Amino acid sequence: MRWSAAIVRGAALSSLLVAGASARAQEPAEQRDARLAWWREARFGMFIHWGLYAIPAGEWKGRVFGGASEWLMHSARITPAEYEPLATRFNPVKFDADAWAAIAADAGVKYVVITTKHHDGFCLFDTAHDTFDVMDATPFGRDVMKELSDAVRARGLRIGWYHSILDWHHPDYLPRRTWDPRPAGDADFPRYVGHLRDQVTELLTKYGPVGVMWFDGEWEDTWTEASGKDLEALCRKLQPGVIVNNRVGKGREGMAGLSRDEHAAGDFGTPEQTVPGTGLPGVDWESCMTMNDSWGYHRGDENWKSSTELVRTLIDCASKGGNFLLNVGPSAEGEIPPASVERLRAMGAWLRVNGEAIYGTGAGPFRRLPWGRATARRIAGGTRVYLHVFDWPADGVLRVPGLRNEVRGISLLASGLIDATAARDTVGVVIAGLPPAPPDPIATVVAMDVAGEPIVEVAPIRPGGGGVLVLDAADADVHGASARYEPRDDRRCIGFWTDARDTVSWDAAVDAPGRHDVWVTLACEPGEAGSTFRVAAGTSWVDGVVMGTGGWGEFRETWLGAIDLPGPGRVAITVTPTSMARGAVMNLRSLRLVPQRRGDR
Ligand code: H79
Repeated sequence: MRWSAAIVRGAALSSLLVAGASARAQEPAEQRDARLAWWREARFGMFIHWGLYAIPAGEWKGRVFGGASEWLMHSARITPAEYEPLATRFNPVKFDADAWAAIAADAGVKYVVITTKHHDGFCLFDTAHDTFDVMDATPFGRDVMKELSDAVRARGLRIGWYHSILDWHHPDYLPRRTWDPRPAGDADFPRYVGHLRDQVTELLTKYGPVGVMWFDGEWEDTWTEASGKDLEALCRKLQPGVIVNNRVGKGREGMAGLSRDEHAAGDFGTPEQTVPGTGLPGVDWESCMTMNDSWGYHRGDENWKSSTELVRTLIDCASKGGNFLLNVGPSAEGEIPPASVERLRAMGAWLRVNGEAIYGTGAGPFRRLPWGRATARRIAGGTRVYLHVFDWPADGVLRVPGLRNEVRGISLLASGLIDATAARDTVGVVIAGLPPAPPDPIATVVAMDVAGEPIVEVAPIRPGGGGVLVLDAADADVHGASARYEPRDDRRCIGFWTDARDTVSWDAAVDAPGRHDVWVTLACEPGEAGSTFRVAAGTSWVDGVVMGTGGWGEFRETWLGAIDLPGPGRVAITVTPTSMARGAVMNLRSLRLVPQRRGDR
């Protein structure tokens, strides 16, 4: 018997290139698409975290606090009265807005988002509503935001404002920090909201066109979705074209950062320090990430990601239809750390050759590629698929599994036209005759023109020896925004399963119906055990309870029970959480469905 293959008709590609699916009821889809068009094409932005925290740079009273230096006030439990005098030392004489803008432009970013105010409440712009700002409280006395926004625009890039809703300094902000001695009784949170709106108004009226409003610190109970929607409306009223992130409201779900539903405030999801496991058709998102372990300048933090890793993360985002907002934390003197500049230069160099495969592209049509990632764009009569090869084939043969289209041309962005040939076989497209060494060790882009929209056939999983069906995390379809495939060797699994609505399924094909024992391999921190889940196929199911293993990385296999697989033919096998004990369901590595011999039972 032969099985017709599932056809995934470049769904992610078309929805992202056309971006037709409007997530927002109150705004016409065409208007939203027009507003977001530049941002969707940009794909790469630079984040700048700069403020008074660059002075202590992670160190307070002789103690070094690891992690995020902009959180020092929290980590070292510094009162506002103790923190304020830092402003008298803020004199970044080496600050040169044009030098920063040049670094950004050279890196190939299309927009720059900078902290106008972080959680510590210090304002880097000239505000009439507070004296804890760069003009009134520092010897520097220059409007950093004015200088930077002018310089950034002069280089053809857009400026974006990060602005913290959370404020550890403002007397009206609530809740009070536990270490802050000021009596909370004097605070008036509605008055703080008025102040916040006044400052947002300044940011959107005094500095010319603003590309993005990037809010943060929305998670405390005092902030509501209604305040968020009002604030978003204010931004839109002042600058109709402005793009607002989802942290303006309460719709963000954890560090995965995507909005709970399409009615949530904001235009785009904000995964932080992480990239979604799969593309999310119709959803706009931007992963923000540090190059080391801190957003603000941290003197002792030398844990830099490599240029290769950073370029590949940008590619990863683009291949899933998202943007990458990469952070730098300038020093108190006003310099972007040399380690950051060096990495940005390398990214710019790669983009100068391969930018065509990033800017203005949409998600690639593949769920997973063994050697890298793919992006794509429409061309006359077809699609140009960009194959970003991380692991170059030493034999010069690159296999593109499942691709069914006629190939019209192949070239390497690094070196132009090549002699390689493309042929279709039962597995997909086979590109042969590539040079034996990778032309670019970071990622070599093979541009492949195909007729029509990409058609990718994902072959069903077939039983192996003894009729055993092995359903591995790597082959699963993950449905939802939190759970995702984690490829790391020691922890290969479906992880980050923090939303019990997320489900996992496999597409299999069997020769005959039959009863199968279900074995599950999973890991779970003992303290998080107790979630329940159901494994189902057709009308048959078996329920399981997640037991604690040695930890999230300690995988154990256990027998769950038996299910009846329908057949012969295609069958979807799903894992659906039925309850979540604590913060996450489990780390799921695989299922094994072992046929029971006739007579067993
Ligand atoms: O601005 C950057 C971060 O400061 C901010 N968002 C990005 C864009 C951010 N807010 N919250 N978080 C990041 C996550 C909070 C992490 C915490 Fe911690 C863990 C806060 C307290 C414990 C990290 C470790 C910060 C202080 C100690």
